[in-house]
Amino acid sequence: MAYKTLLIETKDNVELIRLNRPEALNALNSELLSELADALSKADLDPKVRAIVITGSEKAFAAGADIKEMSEKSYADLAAERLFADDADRITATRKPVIAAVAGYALGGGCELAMMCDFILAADNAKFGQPEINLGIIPGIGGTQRLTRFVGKSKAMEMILTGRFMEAEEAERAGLVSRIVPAKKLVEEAVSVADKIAEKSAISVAAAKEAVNRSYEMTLTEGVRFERASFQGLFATEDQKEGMAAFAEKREPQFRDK
Ligand code: CO8
Repeated sequence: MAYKTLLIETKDNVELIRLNRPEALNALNSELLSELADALSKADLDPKVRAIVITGSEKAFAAGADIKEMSEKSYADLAAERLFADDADRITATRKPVIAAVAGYALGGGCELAMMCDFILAADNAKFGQPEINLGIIPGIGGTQRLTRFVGKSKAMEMILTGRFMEAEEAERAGLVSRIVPAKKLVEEAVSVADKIAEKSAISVAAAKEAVNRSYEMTLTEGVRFERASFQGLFATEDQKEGMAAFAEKREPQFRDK
């Protein structure tokens, strides 16, 4: 399906989704968010897709929610339309691994979207920020919660109260991004990381993603119990037998997602 605000390519088993509103630095309007939620739920159901990369342009991953679209909205509009809310929930419900490849600005809703992905690879020119305070609002699709969990209260509070931007190096030091890649190589590197994930057993990839995500929602004791049950369950799969046999036989495993 052709989308108005996204460009989609599939390379082997990796779906590359490019946010594509260059005239607005990829600002997230309701059409873009809804198309992205739709594309991700289709990718989740497509057996050819085993990992997903979301990226923007070299200048902007996304410079925030679309301020022009939001400016006339009232409290009643937001509550009734659930502007962004349902689509944000659909995006975070994606079961396949999703990598955010961030170059340039990831601000406001753009930073929040990157944090909804499973991890963030940053270009050396990436800039992260939650500048909503300058508009008389606060982050609205998870920024106060996710940024705090990523970088801790002090840095999250400073960024959200002042609206200052964080450069890639600081983002890496603070644990917001997994690592930094030269801007020109960002997409290639993100696709190559996604390719590596695509080679694993989809069953253990899904189990690993869910267990790590549970660490945000559960106490340590409950999380460790969840992990243990999932770990034990994987011993009922053919892929566990294959993975361990391949190790013993000094060959590459041939996973079949069974
Ligand atoms: N919304 C709409 N249009 C935008 C946005 C945006 N967020 N960001 C940039 N644009 C547009 C500009 O208006 C401009 O368009 P035009 O040429 O027609 O005037 C074009 O993109 C290029 O932008 P600039 O000329 O400003 O480019 P610069 O390189 O000079 O500056 C910046 C780049 C610093 C990124 C600057 O554009 C900027 O500050 N943008 C706004 C950043 C911002 O405040 N983001 C937060 C938005 S609020 C938000 O995200 C709330 C999330 C919660 C959603 C929950 C909803 C329920």
